[in-house]
Amino acid sequence: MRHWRERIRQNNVGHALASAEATMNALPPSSPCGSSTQDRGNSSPPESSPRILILIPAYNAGSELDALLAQVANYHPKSHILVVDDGSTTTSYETIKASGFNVRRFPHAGKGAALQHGFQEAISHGYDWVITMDADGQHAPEDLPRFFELIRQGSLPDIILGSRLGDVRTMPHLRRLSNFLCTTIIRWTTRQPVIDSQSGYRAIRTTVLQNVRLNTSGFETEIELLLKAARQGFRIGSVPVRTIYVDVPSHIKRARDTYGFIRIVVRHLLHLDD
Ligand SMILES: Nc1nc2c(ncn2[C@@H]2O[C@H](COP(=O)(O)OP(=O)(O)O)[C@@H](O)[C@H]2O)c(=O)[nH]1
Ligand SMILES: [Mg+2]
Repeated sequence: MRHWRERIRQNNVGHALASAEATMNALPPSSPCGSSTQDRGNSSPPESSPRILILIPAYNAGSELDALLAQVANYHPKSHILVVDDGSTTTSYETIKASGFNVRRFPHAGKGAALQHGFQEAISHGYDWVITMDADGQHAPEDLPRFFELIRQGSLPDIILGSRLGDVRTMPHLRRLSNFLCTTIIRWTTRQPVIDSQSGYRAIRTTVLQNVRLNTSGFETEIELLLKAARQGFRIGSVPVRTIYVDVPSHIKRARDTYGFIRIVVRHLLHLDD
């Protein structure tokens, strides 16, 4: 099996990633996911815990991202948080950088491309897990300890989806419907107990990322990851998280992203994309 970095270099996404601006401090190599120096309660992993990178893809995120990062830093050391911003036209890159967070920047390439860049860094820096979070405040940092607890337990799935369906009253009807349809298809395709396939709040073992070859660069990358991981025998589980719908516009384009979803599922079922 070819190494992840060799594989990613060979697809289009890899070219965008290769040109990423890496002007911030390098992530610390092989350092444990330890305690933050700031107040974080008792739920952050201890020094002996698996090493975890929190990865936040951001595109034109504004003050929500600044607020999010300040909160996330209460649960996890800044040095193990990575923001990947592909070509935002806002000033978020400068402000995040000035606040001392790790941030990478490259020309606009899509959420999936940003995730793949972060995955690649997590692997090369020896992290055991990556937790991905949205930048717009829809994923509550208060739920991070739930992921930490599960990861600390050891015997658990390889992908843990933050599932928001406990309380969906704030979720727009159309999103609830699309999530239901998408999740039903993914559950049927993967034969795994997927509850919220569209959640970008998830913990992923880096072993999965080393073995799954991702070819997409948009929102469908998160679905592609589930499909391919399941096919390789990796286990998918869930943890309940808060459902938050804030007044921030979505970057999802209904026609484009529905097509992207159908395309990735069909290609997967036909084994066109292994
Ligand atoms: N780096 C990067 N992040 C993106 C891109 N598109 C969306 N995101 C991030 O992905 C997250 C989810 O996107 P969003 O448009 O809010 O999707 P929704 O919440 O499912 O409607 C947000 O934090 C965005 O900042 C992109 O093209 N590049
Ligand atoms: Mg959003």
